[in-house]
Amino acid sequence: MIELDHQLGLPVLYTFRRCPYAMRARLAIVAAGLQVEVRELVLRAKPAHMLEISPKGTVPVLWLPNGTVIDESLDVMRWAVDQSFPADWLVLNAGQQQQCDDWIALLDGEFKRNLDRYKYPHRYHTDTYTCDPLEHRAVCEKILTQWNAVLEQHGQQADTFLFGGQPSFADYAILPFVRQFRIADEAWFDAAPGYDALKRWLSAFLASNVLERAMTKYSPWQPGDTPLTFPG
Ligand SMILES: N[C@@H](CCC(=O)N[C@@H](CS)C(=O)NCC(=O)O)C(=O)O
Repeated sequence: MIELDHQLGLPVLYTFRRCPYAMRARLAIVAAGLQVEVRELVLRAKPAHMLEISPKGTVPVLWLPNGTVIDESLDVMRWAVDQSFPADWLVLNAGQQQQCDDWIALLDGEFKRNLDRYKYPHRYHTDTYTCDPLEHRAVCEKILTQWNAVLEQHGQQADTFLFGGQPSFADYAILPFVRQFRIADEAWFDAAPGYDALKRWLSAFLASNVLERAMTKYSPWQPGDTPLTFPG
């Protein structure tokens, strides 16, 4: 019989390396110093077991040894920081928490909606509508301009985050999507004027040890494989 259970006694994380939602979950797991059993997948062939425990079929999915399933990326982040609050992260006060929630709502809503249309306009064309990627890039830019202004207020240092000198939940929830925005047209982004603070923030993240560890490559998991731990 194929063993699907928690063989290592660790939570099991179904994940897809390039997915920004899964990425934010892995970043929080790394930052919190936790270990999970990792099951990498490809989106076109999701493991039956993942769909059984989370029929909506999105990653990340975290399956705890007690059977609890956490299948929203922000909830996985919250779970991770509840287990062990990352030593270098800022503890948000009530006002900062509200700001963090508002930014993440803007990101997961308007920003993501427009990012998808900027990256994959062909998916949104219809017989009567031609999706213009640049229109959607402009909406994302308005939001990025706000974050650039916030970062600008904290000064010119390379290690500046949304709430100042320490990273927080907000930075790690948002940065995987800013990374995606850049990847959509790197030459344009790198040459675009007016995003100096945002570029410093993104560059520091791209060069960070936490991202490197969160992006470790795993082959897609299959039932019966020897269990692997993340971070490796
Ligand atoms: N609200 C979910 C969204 C997760 C999500 O949409 N993940 C994408 C990958 S980036 C996915 O799994 N899509 C399913 C598919 O493409 O089949 C979360 O925050 O976890």
